[in-house]
Amino acid sequence: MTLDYDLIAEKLAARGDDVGRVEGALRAQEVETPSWAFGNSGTRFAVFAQPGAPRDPFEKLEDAAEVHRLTGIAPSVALHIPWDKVENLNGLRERAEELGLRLGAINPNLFQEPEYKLGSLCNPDAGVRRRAVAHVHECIEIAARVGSDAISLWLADGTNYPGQDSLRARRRRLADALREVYGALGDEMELLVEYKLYEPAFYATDLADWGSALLVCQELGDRAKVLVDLGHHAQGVNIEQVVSLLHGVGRLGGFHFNDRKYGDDDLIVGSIDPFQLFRIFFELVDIGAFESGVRFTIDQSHNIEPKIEAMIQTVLNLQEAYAKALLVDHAALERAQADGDILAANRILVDAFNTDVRPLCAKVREDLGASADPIASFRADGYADRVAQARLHGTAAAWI
Ligand code: RM4
Ligand code: MN
Ligand code: MN
Repeated sequence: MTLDYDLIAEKLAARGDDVGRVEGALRAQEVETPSWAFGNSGTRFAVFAQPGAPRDPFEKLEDAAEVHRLTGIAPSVALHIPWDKVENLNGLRERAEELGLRLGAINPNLFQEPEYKLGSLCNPDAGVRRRAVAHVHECIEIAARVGSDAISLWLADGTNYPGQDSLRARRRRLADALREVYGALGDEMELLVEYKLYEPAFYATDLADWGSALLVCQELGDRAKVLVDLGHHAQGVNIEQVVSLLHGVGRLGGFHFNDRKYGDDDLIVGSIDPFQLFRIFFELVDIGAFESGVRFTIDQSHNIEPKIEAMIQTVLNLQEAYAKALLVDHAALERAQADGDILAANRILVDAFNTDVRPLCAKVREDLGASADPIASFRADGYADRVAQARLHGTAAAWI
């Protein structure tokens, strides 16, 4: 083992802790990849097609399986309907199992039909609302068929101009529609409610923040929980505090991991602000989120960077953030906090963040039968070239 690994092990042993605890937790970590991040995507200005982009959900699963094979901790894949709608749902489920994967959260698409111009579940037209609810019902059936236990709902609903619609009426329609949806969930299914500050609506978004999402979940029932997408807040919002508050009331349902500089940029998680990601993971460790069924999904859009490699890098960033959070000296932190020793407490966090955990993570991946260096393995293995050849014909799956 390398010097860095030995240093970590010695440091933990010196304070009566054990590197085995950290490794065990890391081996149990699970990250869900999003099917939609494997297909072509872009901005509203252009979509740059990539060679080898999957042409259907089955091929998206193959790419996801490659990410899991190399990292060892990405065993489930979230689906987006109708992007991933197939005739043969059993076949999709079986293919996932053959590839060593599970099908994860089902994401209804309530934003791309022309009739959603004025919204979906909050649309002023009762007929549109009915069809939107029917689409979510269809997604619940799909979830049951493919063995998924979550519906992950994001609404593009909102208004662009003051006066465009009644804020109160929209809230009422939202609650009514969500009650119908919630009532149709299977007993083991969760409804994850995602919020987003703005975009596509620019004046008022119907589920704009964690408070709005939480209120609606509390009106629905225990199996409605809030989903935190890291790119969906105003600048400067303390996301780890939001996480801790939601967990405190039993409503932290899951994440959409990504990073951003400005808006909902959907960049690789930890690529812009790795310290924020660490702070979130520290909070998650602190509240025991890894033992309480919180769903850790990635929601990114790799528009110019190679998609599979980007996904591998994403999973590694999530693993490293978790590893660092697991290294925080909790006993020392509690002492410093009790003593009011502000700077010592802060140093304890920063010390864990500054630790080079890469050798530790490499060992964990090897123990899982994955790759010590997934990026190098991926580049050496030629998977990208193989799929570029195999997927020459037909139409690549794409966002639009
Ligand atoms: C939204 C939101 C949703 C995702 C869509 C594609 O901004 O993050 O989770 O499904 O984008
Ligand atoms: Mn999202
Ligand atoms: Mn988003």
